[in-house]
Amino acid sequence: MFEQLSGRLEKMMKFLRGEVAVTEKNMAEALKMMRLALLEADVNYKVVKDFEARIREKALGEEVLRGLNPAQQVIKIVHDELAAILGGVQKPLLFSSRPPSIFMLVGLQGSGKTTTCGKLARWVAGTGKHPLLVSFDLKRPAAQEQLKTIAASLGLPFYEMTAARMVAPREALKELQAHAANRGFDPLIVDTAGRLHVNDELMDELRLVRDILEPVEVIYVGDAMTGQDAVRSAQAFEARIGLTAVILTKLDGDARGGAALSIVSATGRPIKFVGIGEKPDKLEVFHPERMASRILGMGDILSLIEKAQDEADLAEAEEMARRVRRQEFTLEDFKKQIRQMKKMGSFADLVGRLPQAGPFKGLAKAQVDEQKIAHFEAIIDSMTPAERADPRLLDGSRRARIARGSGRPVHEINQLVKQFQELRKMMKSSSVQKLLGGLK
Ligand SMILES: Nc1nc2c(ncn2[C@@H]2O[C@H](COP(=O)(O)OP(=O)(O)OP(=O)(O)O)[C@@H](O)[C@H]2O)c(=O)[nH]1
Ligand SMILES: [Mg+2]
Repeated sequence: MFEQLSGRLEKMMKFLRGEVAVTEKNMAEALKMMRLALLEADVNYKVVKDFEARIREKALGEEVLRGLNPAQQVIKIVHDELAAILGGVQKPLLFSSRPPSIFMLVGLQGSGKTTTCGKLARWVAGTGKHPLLVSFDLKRPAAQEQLKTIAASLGLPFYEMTAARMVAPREALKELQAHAANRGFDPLIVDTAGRLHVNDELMDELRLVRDILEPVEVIYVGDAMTGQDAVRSAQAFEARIGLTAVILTKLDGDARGGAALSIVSATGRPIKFVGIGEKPDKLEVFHPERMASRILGMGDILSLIEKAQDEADLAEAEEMARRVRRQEFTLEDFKKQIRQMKKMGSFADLVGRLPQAGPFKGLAKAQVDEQKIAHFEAIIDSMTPAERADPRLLDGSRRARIARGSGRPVHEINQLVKQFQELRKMMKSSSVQKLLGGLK
């Protein structure tokens, strides 16, 4: 799904990661890469323009979030904006307070309406509901059969509708509604006919069904592989019948993403599900945020961002920074830092999150492995509070005692003390103190 777009955006992110700071110049370069990636993916031109403008504004105006380097900051902005144009938060299906809730699926010929009726029925049945399937595609006799077969294969009920009954549509539809209500079916999933193009006959027919049934969801089913055509026809359906939601199908194919990335802003309607295959189980709830992460291929980065945003971590980090500022940083703090690192994942991850410049430059090379961190922790645990507060107390006999207590060799204890002293020296340096200057 969206492989090409993903690949191109990943290139942009790689470029940004190699940069130390966000500048007008490298942002312009990154934005150009992004613009080409989106246009290539057949995203609507206007959507791309607005997207780019918002990212430029935010990226150049943003305060750097603690724990994220500037490139990651920009990547986070791109991710959030991508999630926003995909619709923001996930929007669940609406259900009517007076059952049956009616879901009417509309769209062009071959977009996947009938298949999606089956998938959707299966999905809602999985949530404990009792869906009833009905088809209003009356011109093609095979259409009724198609949905009937799907219903049978899923073990779900199907309601037979005929052209003869639809001669008096109002009565036929009221009868159907009563049938569903009396038997406790909810929702009623309504398949409709498709046309090659939007035309008056189809729209009149759909409007009639809509007016009588008053569906709680009018769902546009669009073939993602048709890109901007799917978007344009969605706009026509929205203008002429009114939509409440969108389901994009065939995202398993070589869809370039253009439809998904344009349709929400073009119609103002959320994408609620996506079809990712022909089989009845190939329907996924659409989560804009997750889709954005998937497109950017950055699940790992996001979880780091989440951790960095964790309030508790922030508070602790600030307190630690204050202690460094006041030059009160002790081995006890060092241990806390180590614990924090363990919580955040590997040390390499942590180093990757620091700006690779200034006082932190050398750190990337200080590849401390996880096992070593555990050993350091054991050593510090074997010290007395006084020793932790002032490692100058650590003479030979104390070091020997700590070695016995922690089960680590003396040279490792020496190494830890040395690293701690180097760290403290670095923390006293004017550049670090300047960085922390805002803190009291
Ligand atoms: N790969 C893939 N194929 C799909 C998906 N959804 C539907 N299809 C296929 O698309 C074709 C058309 O699907 P239908 O459900 O018959 O489309 P329709 O909108 O009901 O078509 P009409 O009734 O003729 O307007 C079928 O071959 C489906 O198997 C999907 O998510 N992925
Ligand atoms: Mg059909």
